[in-house]
Amino acid sequence: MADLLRLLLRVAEKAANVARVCRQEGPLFELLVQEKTGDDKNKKFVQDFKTLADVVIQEMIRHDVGAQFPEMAAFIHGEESNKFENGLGESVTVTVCATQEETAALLAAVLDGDHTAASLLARAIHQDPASIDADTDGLTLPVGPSELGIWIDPIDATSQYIEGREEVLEEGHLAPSGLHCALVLIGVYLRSTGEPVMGVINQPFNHKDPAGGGWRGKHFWGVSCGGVDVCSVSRPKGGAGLSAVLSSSEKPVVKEALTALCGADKLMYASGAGYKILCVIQGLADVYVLSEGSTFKWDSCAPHALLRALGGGVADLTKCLRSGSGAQDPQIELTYHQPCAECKGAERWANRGGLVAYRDRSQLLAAVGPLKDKLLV
Ligand code: 2IP
Ligand code: CA
Repeated sequence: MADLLRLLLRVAEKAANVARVCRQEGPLFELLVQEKTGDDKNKKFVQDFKTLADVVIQEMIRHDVGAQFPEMAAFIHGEESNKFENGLGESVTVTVCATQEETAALLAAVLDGDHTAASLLARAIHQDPASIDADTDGLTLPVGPSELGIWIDPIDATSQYIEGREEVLEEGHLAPSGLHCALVLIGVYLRSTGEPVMGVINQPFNHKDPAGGGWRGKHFWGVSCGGVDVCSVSRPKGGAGLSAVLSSSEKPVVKEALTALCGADKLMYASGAGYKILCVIQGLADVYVLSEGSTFKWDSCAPHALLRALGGGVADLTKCLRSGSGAQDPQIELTYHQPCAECKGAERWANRGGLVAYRDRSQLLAAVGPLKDKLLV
């Protein structure tokens, strides 16, 4: 399975390139940011462009993984459908074609004949990425590709990606918003149990090249399967007291309970579901608590695998609240293989019970404790 990990690191880097190119190349950037000033028709078109960038990345990953591991092709899922209707009312199915020229022609049909934008996008999709250093030698896992499925989030925290604020990251500190919150997330789960077993996270906008060469990314990966736990991030040392990261739109009652528990200076806010879990992975926060069902399997699968490799996990908050004293039950962990039967559309794959991401089970219990009488009615 080292082959699969290397491939995912490679396609995630390709995805990060596409994300960077869409901001760097004038004609693509124009399409990304037009929304703020455009009229209604324009708005719809630009909305489609953002979705198109997501779909193109998703289809590129599907194409590359399906080519090397055909057994996985039918089990590669993402947020987007690849069927589009263009301004002329024509329906176009976006796929990655055999050649750059063919892909460009297909994209031009979706982009209402904008050949410049279509060619730039096609070039990024077909370009080989820079090689990725990852010490995966000797990594063998007791599972084969026919037992695995994949969740892709092509660009998590899209709003931060579009807004494009450039923050300078300070070592050891979380920065609440900005381009660095945008992440490419690729998670692998076991089809039989739904456990997340491998995750790749690529942060396309980690830092600016000091020599003026534009944005540079950073990648993270983890594997947790059959007794093998390996993560590219070493387990951070815990500090004194508990720190938590929340969505700024979290319920006031949760904010109050966690302020009382952590202290105002250890309660932080950040954008992006994936970025908040990455903060827990990196030790910038101890837990990420979310009381709403506003994240989806594609948001949590990849970073969940890294947390498992570090001895932590991502639990269903509602199940934790109901599980009585222990929260020791392995059933409280989020799984990735079964949709919600009574839901429709994207909701079928929502993490409906909310979540808690943690490195340490005792910290999970500490964070959930004060929420019991606030959220369970
Ligand atoms: C979103 C994005 C949002 C997040 C939401 C995700 O994914 O990460 O930022 O909300 O949960 O589903 P918040 O920042 O309040 O945590 P996307 O950008 O891919 O739609
Ligand atoms: Ca997302």
